[in-house]
Formats: sequence, structure tokens, C-alpha cells
Amino acid sequence: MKLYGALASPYVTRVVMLARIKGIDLELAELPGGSPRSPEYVAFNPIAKIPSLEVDGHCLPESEVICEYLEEVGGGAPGLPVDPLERATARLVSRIVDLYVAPCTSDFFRQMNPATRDQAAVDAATAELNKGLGFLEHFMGNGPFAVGDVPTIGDCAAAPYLMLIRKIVFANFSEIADPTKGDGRLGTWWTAIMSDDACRNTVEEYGKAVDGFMQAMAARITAQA
Ligand SMILES: N[C@@H](CCC(=O)N[C@@H](CS)C(=O)NCC(=O)O)C(=O)O
Repeated sequence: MKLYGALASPYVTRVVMLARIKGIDLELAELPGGSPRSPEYVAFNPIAKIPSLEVDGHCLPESEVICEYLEEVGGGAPGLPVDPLERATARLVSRIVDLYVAPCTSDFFRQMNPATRDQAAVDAATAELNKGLGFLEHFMGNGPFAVGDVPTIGDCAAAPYLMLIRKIVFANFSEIADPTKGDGRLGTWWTAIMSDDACRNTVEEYGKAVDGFMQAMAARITAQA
């Protein structure tokens, strides 16, 4: 089994975090052709995105599906609770991240440069982001993790994305409150993530990759000015 991708992607990080929680030794491999759009990689994964998991020559794309697969075949610590409603809640957290949190994050990327910022677009993205984060707060279980007292696939989806949002949104748009620093549900959840070695190390590794990306972006903005 080989995972194609790099820790600079929140979706790859999701899978890596689950593998580490479960104690699965998952090789992180360079993409054939060097990029998701290379003909070599597209021949393997026509969706042309990372991550993808190579299993006996087959391609398994989509981070959520890969996590479910690892959960079924991987053994080790469970990434889903036993109780059916709690299992559904872990999956729901993952879905909320993909459907309601992730889409508006890219809107902030386009507004990074204060000199060219469209405040109406920022306000619209903020409303969507707050809605998505509100859904997470509403539907997360008792905790302290997304569901219960150990991390699940819900945490693996949410933690990298919240790290991305901390670095992209809360650090650059100071008017938007960071709920991971408060004492609400996302605050207690983030404290739990940071108290777990596998979660913290993975999410911090991802954070460093985002820092590198942000520095490159800042340099580009400076060069354009
Ligand atoms: N729904 C996909 C999303 C994966 C995705 O969007 N990956 C991005 C990197 S974060 C990608 O590969 N983009 C293509 C590119 O950069 O060319 C999943 O969950 O795996």
C-alpha cells in the first residue's frame, strides 16, 4: 500500500493522521510525473488530485474513502466508535468539513492581498465559514474529541482544515474570531487535538507546510506591489 501525496494538502494530512493513530505504516510516495496533472499520474488517477492510495495496483482516490478503507483493513486503534450513532457522528463531522467548511476557505485565498481585497467577498466568505464552523460545534459529540475521548476519522478530517483556517483566515483577517482559541466546543476540541501526540505532530507538520506556502504567497504579493 502506497499513499500518493504530500503533507502540504489537508486531504493527504487527514489520511496520514488516521494511519498514525491506527499505527499503520503507510509509505508516502512521490507522484508519478511529479504533479497531480502529469500524464503519468492522471493515467493512474484520472481525478488528478491527491491523495490516492495504491492497493495492489488499484487506485483508491478521495481522502474520506481512503480513511474508511484503512479503517476496514488496517487493524490497530479504531478510527470509528463502536456505537452506530457515534460512528455516524464521526462521519458527519468529516462530511461537514468537506461540504460546508472547505469550500469557503478558498474564497479567503483570493482576498489575501489587503491592497486588492474585496470586503464584500470577505464578508460573504466569513458568513459561510461561521455557518460551517457552527455546524461542527452543533453536531460534534460530547468530546473532548469530535466524538468521545479518542480521535476518530472526524478529527482527522477537521484538524488539518482548522489548522489551515487558523493560518489563512484567523491570522490574516483579524476581525474574524478564532473559535479554536475560545472555551466553546471548538476550543475544547482543539485542546484535545493538541494533547494527542499523533494528532498534534501531524497537524503541526501540516502547519509548517502551510507556513511555507504562505511565505511564497507573501513574496509574490510583494513582487507584484
Ligand atoms: N475530495 C478530495 C479533494 C482532494 C484535493 O482537492 N486535493 C488537492 C490538493 S489539497 C489537489 O490535489 N488538487 C489538484 C492540484 O493541485 O492540481 C479528497 O478528499 O481527497
